[in-house]
Amino acid sequence: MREFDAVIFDLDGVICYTDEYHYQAWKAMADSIGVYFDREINNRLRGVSRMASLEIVLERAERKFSQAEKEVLADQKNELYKKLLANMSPSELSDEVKSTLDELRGRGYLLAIGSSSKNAPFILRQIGLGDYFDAVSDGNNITHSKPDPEVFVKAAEMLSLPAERCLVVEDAVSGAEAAHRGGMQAACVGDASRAGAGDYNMKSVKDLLEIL
Ligand code: B16
Ligand code: MG
Repeated sequence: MREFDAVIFDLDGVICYTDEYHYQAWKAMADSIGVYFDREINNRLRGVSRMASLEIVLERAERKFSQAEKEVLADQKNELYKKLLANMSPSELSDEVKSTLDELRGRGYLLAIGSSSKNAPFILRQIGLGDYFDAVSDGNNITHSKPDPEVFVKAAEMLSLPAERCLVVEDAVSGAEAAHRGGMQAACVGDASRAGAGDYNMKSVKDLLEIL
């Protein structure tokens, strides 16, 4: 009998790469209030929710911001970010990722998304995967962001599967931790793979075909 029935994919950093758009939008917002921001700080925002990301950006601010001001700043960033996402197209989905997804589906695995992003449905439509997944659990249906396991636990529930039958694919250390706290194994790429955070630490997404 095989070990898993489903694969739950993180979106940003696994299926597609919106880091650069996050960077540009946070940078413009930070510049507008005179706060220093660079790519190293941007790297710390991977897998982190929007409001928690804002707290990290504001660590360099010289004054405190009220909750109402923070909400305005988060909205400002998100409006800029959505303008950048509007230019995304299916060409931003790599052949490697698409063929890996198709092969796993052909082998009978259920496929889901587990993303912290509230923009996940929009991003999926932009890259041509709007109706592709069996379940989409994202920033819109959770109250706690990674490393809390909620987003993956909800994805498994949507698939009507116990946690241990789902393999999570992640690029963020916080995402691998979320998978483990939810009782799931994690197959990692990128940062999380380099940190050895996964049960499987892969060079790229297509290595899933050797694991599954
Ligand atoms: P939004 P993931 C995460 O997506 C991003 O990695 C992270 O940088 C972002 O802050 C978070 O989504 C929230 O995104 O502002 O669009 O709701 O990696 O969990 O797919
Ligand atoms: Mg990610």
